[in-house]
Amino acid sequence: MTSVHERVDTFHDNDQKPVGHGRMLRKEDPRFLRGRGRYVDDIQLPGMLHLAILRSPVAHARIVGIDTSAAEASPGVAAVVTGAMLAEQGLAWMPTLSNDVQAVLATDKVRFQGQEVAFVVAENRYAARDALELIDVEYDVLDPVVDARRALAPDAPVIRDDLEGKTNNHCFDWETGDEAATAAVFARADVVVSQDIVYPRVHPAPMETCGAVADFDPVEGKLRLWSTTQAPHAHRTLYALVAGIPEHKIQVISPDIGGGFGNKVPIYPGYVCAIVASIVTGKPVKWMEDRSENLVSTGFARDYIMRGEIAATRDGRILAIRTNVLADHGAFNGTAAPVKYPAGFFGVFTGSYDLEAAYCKMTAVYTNKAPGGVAYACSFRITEAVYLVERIVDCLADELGMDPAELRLKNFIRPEQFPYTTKTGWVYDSGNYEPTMRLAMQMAGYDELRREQAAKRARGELMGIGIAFFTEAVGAGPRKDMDILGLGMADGCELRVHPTGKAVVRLSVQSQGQGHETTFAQIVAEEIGIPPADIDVVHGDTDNTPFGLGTYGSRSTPVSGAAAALVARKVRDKARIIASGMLEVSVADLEWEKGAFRVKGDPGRSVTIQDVAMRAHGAGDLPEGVEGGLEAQICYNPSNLTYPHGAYICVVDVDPGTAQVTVRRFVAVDDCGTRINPMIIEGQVHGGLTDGVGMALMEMIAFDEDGNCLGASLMDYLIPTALEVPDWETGFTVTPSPHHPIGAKGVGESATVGSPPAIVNAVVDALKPFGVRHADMPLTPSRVWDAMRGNPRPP
Ligand code: MCN
Ligand code: CUN
Repeated sequence: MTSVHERVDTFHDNDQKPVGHGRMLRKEDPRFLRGRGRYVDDIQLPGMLHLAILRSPVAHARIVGIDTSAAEASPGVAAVVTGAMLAEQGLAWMPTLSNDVQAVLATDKVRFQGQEVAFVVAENRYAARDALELIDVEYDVLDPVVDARRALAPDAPVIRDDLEGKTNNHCFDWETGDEAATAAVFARADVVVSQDIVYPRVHPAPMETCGAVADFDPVEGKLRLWSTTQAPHAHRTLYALVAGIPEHKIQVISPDIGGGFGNKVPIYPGYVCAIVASIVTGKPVKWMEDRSENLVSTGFARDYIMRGEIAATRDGRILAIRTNVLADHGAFNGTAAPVKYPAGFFGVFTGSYDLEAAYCKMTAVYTNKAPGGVAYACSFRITEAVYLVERIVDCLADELGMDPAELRLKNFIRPEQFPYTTKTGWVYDSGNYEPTMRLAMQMAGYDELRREQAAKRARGELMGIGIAFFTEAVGAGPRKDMDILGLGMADGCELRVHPTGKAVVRLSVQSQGQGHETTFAQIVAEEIGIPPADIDVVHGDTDNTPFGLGTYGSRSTPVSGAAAALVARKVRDKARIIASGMLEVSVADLEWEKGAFRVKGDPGRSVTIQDVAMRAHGAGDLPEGVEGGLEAQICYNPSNLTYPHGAYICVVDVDPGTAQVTVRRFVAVDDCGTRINPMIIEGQVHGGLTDGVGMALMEMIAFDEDGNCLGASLMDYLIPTALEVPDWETGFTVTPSPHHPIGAKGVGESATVGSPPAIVNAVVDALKPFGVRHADMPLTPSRVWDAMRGNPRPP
């Protein structure tokens, strides 16, 4: 039967201090709840100046001239800098994480509305903003390319004429799978269903916008940069390479971060401007963008125009999936993904099903929109992949007249097939899909829901039940084939146990709200028996943590979590040798019981890990060959990604009069392998499901014909609140990862990946009486209304 079991939290006491895995309140929360969090905007340095950025009001234009004289004369202004001035220092352009280049400040042209054109540094924020108004830019406005479908038209204006020899808006082509084999399977299939599916452009919209404080000390030659970054070490290396400051003279500090969701992975022009400004003025400089700047100019997500095709037998055996994707990358390819994966991990569009063949062909284009591509809890484009496969499977169920749950159950990869190599070459480490699906159906009362739906349909009421089943690939990644700009995707970890048995663990990953200060202490506690309360977690400071690639793609637990467990085991191994000396027995005669070594057969004789820590640092001899101290460091290179999975069931009601969708119930069963802190996992899932409601029903960054961004404020870009979401019903199964030292898989993005298709499938199911097979997100009342009238508006 199902593998549902809550890890028995035997180490609980009433103070919620487990020794190891289990529910435990977050150690970081007292700081946040009492207003003691320290965010970038809280950093105040003596003599600090403030930077504001002038942004392009138009989407595409040649810059004819910029007059900064009035701004320079404005009170309190210390400097006004344009692209031309940066160009003199060779700093007008910077590399993106995808081997493209992006303008720090525009020199020749502006290429999207909101692009950085100039900046002002002044005594305070207001003086800086006032002076922006005095900069006079003459633009020669050009036709913009707004619709990706028009980007490759022969008469489309060329956006990236900065790239040598570029005569069109083509960004890259990519394919995966076997085209011929897939075509052969399609040719002999009984049933083929195809559907155009758009995953619209959305924005991560974290509560805290992006910003930085740069402090360059000309005497030391050292740059200190506090910035909103999910990847401090990778950023430091890139700053060193771009700005020519030696890497050991750069300290990147990511203090408390008010939500990242992928928005804080890229390097933004604002960070570079702050660095330049501090070097130029000799003073610390703060740049903090406002809400509109965040929405119009920083890393967006999705923007995939997909055609999905699925081939099956008449009795519901899925044979193959084929897809053709047009990817809109905006004006610069700012996608963050391992170099070998220009489309991220979209290759897992084969989903959780045992297929005979699969093929994807993708074309990516430049448009006059903000750069980005990988962001918003995307698991490197698995959001798009899961949406595609789970939507197209529902279309197939509709065509076959089959129940969508039954169709999925019939086609799952079976437990004995793991490790399972997909038709696009991904090796799923472990999975047991049917129990997860059955548990979700049982929790939802699936059969009863279908009966309720039938009764309601008979009365003209619109109720829908939507299912999505996902498999993710998280934990990038094995350095043999995964790197970001040449930096291998491994993670360091360092653990020191102090003489009194308290410890500090230093991580290369960075938390934006996921609770790492708690869960990483728990991982170490589980291995070494020191309570989590006695273990401090240090992260987000390149001077004080080992190198690693940072937090995104839910990689912290799969990669750094493994590093933390292994480093703790290394320390425990040393502790065991010291303990054998203390107890005067051989190492083989010792038993480890969480927190203490005991002599086998003589349990009265034991030493605690704290006793050992004191001995390791104290007077007296240590066993031969053992150095003093109790600490270790490792760098963990994962052998594979981890593949969490989940089954989501959504129930919606659609008002037939207003076309308003209400998510009435949502059941989410997640399997992320061994669970470290179930409470934190639930929090991650709740947040991700809320994201899903936003994307499925409300959120979209849209543009008008002139390339004006229509989602530039939270009045227009709607994000969900507690009012729009139901009480989430969560469950779990546990299928450990075979290669991860504690069997854990990532979970941070699972719910954002899995929930949009469940919600859309539910809405489409509700609209079945109108013959609707598909409708594109966001399913706002007007879109649902149009779909009901058989008149979907072009997205
Ligand atoms: N966890 C656990 N047991 C597991 C897996 C995870 O207890 N088997 C815990 C971890 O210890 C960690 C949290 O769950 O505290 C998330 O872990 P993981 O899945 O490893 O993801 P990351 O820590 O790498 O977080 C990144 C992920 C991403 S990529 C986005 S985007 C996102 C997300 O996390 N951004 C977030 N969740 C977020 N949550 C908050 N509050 N804020 C963000 O910006
Ligand atoms: Cu894709 S958003 Mo998260 O990986 O930081």
